[in-house]
Amino acid sequence: MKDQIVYNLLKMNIIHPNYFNLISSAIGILSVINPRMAKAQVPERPNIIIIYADDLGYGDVSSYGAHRINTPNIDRAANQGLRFTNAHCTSATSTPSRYSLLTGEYAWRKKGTGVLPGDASAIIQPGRTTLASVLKNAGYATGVVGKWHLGLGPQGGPDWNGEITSGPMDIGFDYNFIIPATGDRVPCVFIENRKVVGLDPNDPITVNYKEKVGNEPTGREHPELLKMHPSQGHDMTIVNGISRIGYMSGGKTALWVDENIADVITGKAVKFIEKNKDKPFFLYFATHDIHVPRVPNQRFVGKSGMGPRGDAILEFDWSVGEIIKTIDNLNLTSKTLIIVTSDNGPVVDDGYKDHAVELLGDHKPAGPLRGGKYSAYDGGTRVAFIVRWLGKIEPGTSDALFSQIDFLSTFAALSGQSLSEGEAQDSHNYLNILLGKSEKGREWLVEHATNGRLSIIKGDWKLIEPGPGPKIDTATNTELGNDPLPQLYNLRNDIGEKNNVAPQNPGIVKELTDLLKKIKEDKRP
Ligand code: NG6
Ligand code: CA
Repeated sequence: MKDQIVYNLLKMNIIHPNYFNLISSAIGILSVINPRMAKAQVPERPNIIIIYADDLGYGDVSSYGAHRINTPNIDRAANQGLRFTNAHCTSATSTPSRYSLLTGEYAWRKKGTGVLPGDASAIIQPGRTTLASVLKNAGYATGVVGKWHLGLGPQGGPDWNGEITSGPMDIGFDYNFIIPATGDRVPCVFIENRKVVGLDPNDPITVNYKEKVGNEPTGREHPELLKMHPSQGHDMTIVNGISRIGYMSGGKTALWVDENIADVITGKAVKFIEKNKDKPFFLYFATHDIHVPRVPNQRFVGKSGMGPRGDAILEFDWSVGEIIKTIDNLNLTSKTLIIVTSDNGPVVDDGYKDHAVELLGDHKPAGPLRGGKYSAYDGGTRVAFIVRWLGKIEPGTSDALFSQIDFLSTFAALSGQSLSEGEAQDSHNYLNILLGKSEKGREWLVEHATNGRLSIIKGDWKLIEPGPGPKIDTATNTELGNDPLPQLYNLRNDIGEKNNVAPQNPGIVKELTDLLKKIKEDKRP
């Protein structure tokens, strides 16, 4: 028992290996003197909460330099915790980032992990080792609330009207309350565990992404029925006055109300915490904010002065505040590690005319970074990243390179679990960095843009591999970073990737090109 305690301390890098025996005997002696001492020495495995925003930019919150918008709850977490300046999601869109976060495998290694339609089958196979299954094995209660977007059901997709299999509960989550794909994709219903919430069996759901089903009007045929119009795509079945991607019919009593999504899912997240307050728990809370369609609750409408996009940021900040308040009120503050971050970078017009472009003013969603969602530039994948664990993590700022791909191995270490060969291939334990005990970050990491373009960051350098594709995605007005020649940037003195120094540094280009090639070929370079 005491050896296990010391072993855990060791794993957490809290003590040096040389002191193992010494500390182990000290705890032994102390626990004879005071039997409660041994217990007091146990480094409690903290509750872990990942608050995963959707499309939140590096520059979208005030603790990362936004001045036109105030995000007091996120800022408080940043002040009480560690604010990372060089932390990354793995991909510039949702599905691959979430896939990597849960599996510890880079999504670009696996076909079919791009942005999924709402009727896709599960891309993480039942029984696979995931962040959730590892923590469940460690004795955690595990829950996911919010956006899923990893497919559901076996080949052919889920049975919306029956038991939904091949879902979160089959890869390690005890509980789930989810949006199946995205807010702009049908079906617009929540799922709780294996059932669509509030479904009337006499009004079954049909979903189709190829052709129209049922008699519901579409945005293309009936734009006069819309309260928010698409700027691109998003012109199929109308739900709650907003036309979506995909067609659906039925399920009338189960349809969500966009204005209430944040309230509903934040409420479910809070309930999960309250229910599991007495054991270690893991909550993956993936908000719909600030993804399109941006339809925040009336409480936030008009509050940012930047239209629905800004108002949705305020709503996201509110959700963060509710989670932290719940933790603090339950006296779980020192027992809970909370991360606030995003699945990919920002986008202004993502397919609906919601005035985000017109009302942007001088707000810079990606802060000093170039590009945004979809892009190979850092705006696509360098994200706001705050970790708060009061009493355990010194407040401050960390410039260490960190990747969400490492959550799995890092939290496995934190919870005392070991992984076997072949599990979480790309994930490594960087608990030291996460807890702020080391400024020496990851040696390198790979970024993945929407067209499959990879970049590699090593030290100060970033290489974007050459390849075809447009320079700008005209629909979203995003600089994608495609170029027929390799691009090299020195991120230390050129964080905005303005100055391509590849021609002057052929040696570094070669070194990074070779390293990237090796990483692509080898899962554990
Ligand atoms: C795009 C959608 C965009 C968004 C994105 C996925 C159009 C024109 N654009 O195809 O609105 O849904 O997919 O975003 O349909 S993500 O954050 O879930 O990856
Ligand atoms: Ca996203």
